[in-house]
Amino acid sequence: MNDTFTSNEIHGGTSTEVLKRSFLDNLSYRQAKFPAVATTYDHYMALAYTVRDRIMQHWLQSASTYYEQSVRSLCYLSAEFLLGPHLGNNLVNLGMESETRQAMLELGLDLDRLLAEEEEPGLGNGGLGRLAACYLDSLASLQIPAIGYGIRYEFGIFDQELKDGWQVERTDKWLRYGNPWEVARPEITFTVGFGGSVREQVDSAGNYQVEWVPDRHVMGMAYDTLIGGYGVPTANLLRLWQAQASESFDFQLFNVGDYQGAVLEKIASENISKVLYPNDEALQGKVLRLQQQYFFTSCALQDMIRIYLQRSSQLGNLHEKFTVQLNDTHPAIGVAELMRLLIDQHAMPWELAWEITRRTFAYTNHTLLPEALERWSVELLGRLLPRHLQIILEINRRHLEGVRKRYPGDEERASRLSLIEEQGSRAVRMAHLACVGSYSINGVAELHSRLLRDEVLRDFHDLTPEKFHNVTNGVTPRRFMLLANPRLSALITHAIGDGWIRDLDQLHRLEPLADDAAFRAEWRVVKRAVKEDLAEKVQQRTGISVDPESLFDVQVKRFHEYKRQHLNLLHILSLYFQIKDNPAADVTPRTFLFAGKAAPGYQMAKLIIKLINSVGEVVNGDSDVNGRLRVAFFPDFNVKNGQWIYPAADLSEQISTAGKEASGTGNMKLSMNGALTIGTLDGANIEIRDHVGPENFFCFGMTVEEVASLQAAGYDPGSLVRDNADLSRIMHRLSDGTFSRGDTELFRPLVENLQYHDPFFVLADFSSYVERQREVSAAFQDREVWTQKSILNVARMGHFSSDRSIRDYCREIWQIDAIQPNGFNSKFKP
Ligand code: H53
Repeated sequence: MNDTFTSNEIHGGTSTEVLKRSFLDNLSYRQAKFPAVATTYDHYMALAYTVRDRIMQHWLQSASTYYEQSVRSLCYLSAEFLLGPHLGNNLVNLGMESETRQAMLELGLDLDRLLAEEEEPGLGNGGLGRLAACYLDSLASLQIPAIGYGIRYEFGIFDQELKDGWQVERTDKWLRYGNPWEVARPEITFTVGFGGSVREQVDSAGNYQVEWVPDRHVMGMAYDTLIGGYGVPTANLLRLWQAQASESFDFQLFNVGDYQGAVLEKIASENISKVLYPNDEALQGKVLRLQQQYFFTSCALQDMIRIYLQRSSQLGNLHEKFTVQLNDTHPAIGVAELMRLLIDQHAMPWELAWEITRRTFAYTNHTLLPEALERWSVELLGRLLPRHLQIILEINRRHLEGVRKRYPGDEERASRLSLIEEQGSRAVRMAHLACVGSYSINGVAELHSRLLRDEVLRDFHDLTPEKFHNVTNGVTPRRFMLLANPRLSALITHAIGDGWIRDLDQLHRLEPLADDAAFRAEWRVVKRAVKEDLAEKVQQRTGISVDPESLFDVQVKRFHEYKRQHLNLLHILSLYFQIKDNPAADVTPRTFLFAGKAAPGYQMAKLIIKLINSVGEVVNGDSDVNGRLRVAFFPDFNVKNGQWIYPAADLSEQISTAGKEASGTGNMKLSMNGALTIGTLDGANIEIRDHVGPENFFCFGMTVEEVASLQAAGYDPGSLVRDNADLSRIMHRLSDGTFSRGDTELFRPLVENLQYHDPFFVLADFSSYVERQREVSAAFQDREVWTQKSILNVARMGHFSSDRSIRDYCREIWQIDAIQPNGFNSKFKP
């Protein structure tokens, strides 16, 4: 092997020779192993370091360019980043997968085995966290200067196992063997205060001064993960904060001899970044959660100010150099924190501080569910962050003064617009704080943004209509097509070139090929192969054998009643009883695949998981069914498993109650991989249908307006059961022990909830759903037409690239331009 490489080549080159050399260096000097004793994990680590070095070169060049040109940057504040495994994605983005595969091969190693070693960082629950990760990919790929800020949870989202059909949660120890992708930055550490009191005094010059004296301090230390763009020499930072005890306070206890007390305090501090809350909706009243939110937001803002002051001596133009996107209200306390930093720490007058703050933040809302809109009790907030409560009350006082001037005498409106909810125990409405403290407010799909404007945030829309935007979500085609579905990607690239990877609208060029029988045949060969791959995984993980020839009917997402996995189940049962009535019935063979986690405390969602498995047990084992229906639950849905599942789906289930799913992004991943959607007119489904064409989309169910009028008219789900023989038999059989080994109690809560309450209108949409499913079954019989529709789905999904979303944000909201890093020396050209 040539050993006269330059340092630049060793860390940046991508030839097979240089990769082998870097890999072996890393195995020796970073992993401290010699080849004879190195394990597969050591090889994975050595390769990860090799790849990280290459992104590091891009990052050093990007960061120095940003610094030199003093560029305007985006800071994306998010309590969750659901990144998924790095190695495969980075190889794809750096365009070095085949060289790396070859280098490993020459060293006697199999790249796929090394890829399988990676523990994914599950620092998110679902849609919101994964969206943040897709946006980081697009930001880097579009060369937008950006930093992601979040929390380095020691335990991410729990691992899901199934025991007797029930979900069991296991702690996710993703950091157990180290994390080669991050760089610890002990020099970038900030102090964050909690509790204590606020002292007000007039200094000798007669100036009124406020001093917050916290009774506890926690340190936030930065850990940086590099996010490289696709096919460009740009890399950005994801900076995650880890909580550490501050020496100052445990020292005090230590000095008075309370060693144990000091250690307990240390543990309490470090708990802040210990674990991700596994609920993806309401999180009220959890003091640790508020601590997490304040902790990472404060560190992020202090870091921005630090970076800003490297180039400038006064903070008056902070909003020109940074814009901060709030990913939901989780970081909304940042509005009060930036005010505090500017006023208390940097002696700025209120008016100027408010001007800067208001022009810095932009807020994305991700939900209309009232229970998911964050509210923190005034009592709790005042105890934990007394200075912030003061600031929030002052913001509110000034805000309501403006409201009353604009709408004299309209006290009801003032109370609706207030940052403080006065009914019951007083609470701070974080969405209102975010609205008042931001220059932009956006929803994540057209319908969702409309409902925000017309309903949830209607008064704010009346007040400041110019702040409102829609940015429909998107997903990255690099991870969810190129990496997850290399076969389909190769076929597409062969047909239309590789421009689609950076410009997804180019997929349109596939449209004429939908009419080309030879191309359709190739498309089917690909689909068949990925279905075989998934069938093998399903067999390994569940013991259930599924037929790749059958229709793969897929619902993968978090479990929540509004997402209506139980509606899907009712359809399965309807087919099952059809077969029981007439075993010779002509049913299209289907594999129903479910995956997703339920919040550990959400009993109904967990019962739905149990029911899926129970129905599976009966249906899969019934000789009348004879394999025509298969029900499988793929455990531990995460990014890695998603990458197996999305490519293999024929049918994508997007069946939420209209008006409940803000956008959905799984709908996009599935359709981009050639699945047809059966979906309600909810979230981004509507836009997907508009793009792919209603003839290539199975739409069913009530509209938002119909749901509202049914609710207003008084909804009686029981009458639907009585009037529908199919439904009444299903409901009966769910309670008579058929699916619960004779236990007539097990599923009673679910059945009664549907029959007497049905808050998500499952039964109301049942008939329309079953009818559409009949059409799906018929359509799948004609493989040529189905394939045509599948190709057209992919061809018309360009709009749902996260690149388009990020361009929308840049143009309409952030006003940030792309920057080419200068002075790099790699195969990438500016
Ligand atoms: O955010 C996704 C949407 C999806 C919505 C989801 C979400 C969370 O994952 C967590 C909390 C929350 O309020 C919303 O449910 O519809 O696609 C990204 O915008």
